[in-house]
Amino acid sequence: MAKIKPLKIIRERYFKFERFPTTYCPGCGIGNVIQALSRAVDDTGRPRESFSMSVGIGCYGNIGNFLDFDELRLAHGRAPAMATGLKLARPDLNVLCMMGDGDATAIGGNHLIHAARRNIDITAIIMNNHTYGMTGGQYSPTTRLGDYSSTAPYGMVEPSFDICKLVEGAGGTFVARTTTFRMVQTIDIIRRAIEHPGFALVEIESQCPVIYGRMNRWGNAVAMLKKQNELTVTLERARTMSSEELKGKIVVGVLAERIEPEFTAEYYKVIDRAQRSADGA
Ligand SMILES: Cc1ncc(C[n+]2csc(CCOP(=O)(O)OP(=O)(O)O)c2C)c(N)n1
Ligand code: SF4
Ligand SMILES: [Mg+2]
Repeated sequence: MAKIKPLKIIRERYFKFERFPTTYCPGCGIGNVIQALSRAVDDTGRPRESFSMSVGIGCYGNIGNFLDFDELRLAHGRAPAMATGLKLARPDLNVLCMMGDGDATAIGGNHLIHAARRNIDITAIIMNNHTYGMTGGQYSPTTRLGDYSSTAPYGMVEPSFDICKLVEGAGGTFVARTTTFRMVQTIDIIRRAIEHPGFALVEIESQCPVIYGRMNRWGNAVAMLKKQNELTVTLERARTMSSEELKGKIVVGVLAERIEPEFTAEYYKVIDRAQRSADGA
């Protein structure tokens, strides 16, 4: 695990500091992700210019206002589709695909699972605050059973998606979960995801204290982080627990990691074959 660098270095290299303070609510988990992502990029040792972000719409989607990466900002849910096109056109880039839980698992669910199925070398980061933060706290496919939202005033009745299981089942070859409480682990996992040669998913359990937290009477951001930490179980510990004991827990760590043929490389082989056949070779 790399040493935590002074904030001044990270700020100078990656932040659009003239735009600070951010427009996020006090204590919003997206601030933690801004810092973890820039530190992880720095830890890869790859130049900032080699990174490009594909970003949809949601509170999280404003990260490009504060982070100094080339960015494609797209319609809600379309970040994996554009990330796929970008990686195919420019395989030399490190493509970061930033999503919210609503974005990634509702309107963009199809794009997410097909990017995972293709095992294209992009790093997908989902900030899971379990709600549509930007549009007023409606429930999303990751809202937990019984939680309150503006569209579930008597409690959520639908079971929620397990994003990591969904992506692993679809074919993602690096799948990890972490939380905004566990900053050191988050930095390390994002770096590993960037370095993984295939589709990598990092789900970051994040807090929305001002809408979701307030609707559920969970207190301020500190109280939410404490609650998040109480629910967190490491993968090693989870292996010793029953499924009953694991209900409602947040299992963190690298849940799947394997090497499979990568889509961009395979696609370029096809282009090469087609060109040679057209040339009569
Ligand atoms: C095509 C389209 N459908 C719906 C919307 C409205 N919309 C904007 S943000 C959002 C939800 C965002 O939730 P999430 O992706 O979880 O991000 P968060 O705000 O929680 O960070 C919705 C439904 C939109 N902008 N475009
Ligand atoms: S509404 Fe929630 S997710 Fe959006 S900025 Fe505020 S705290 Fe963050
Ligand atoms: Mg959300």
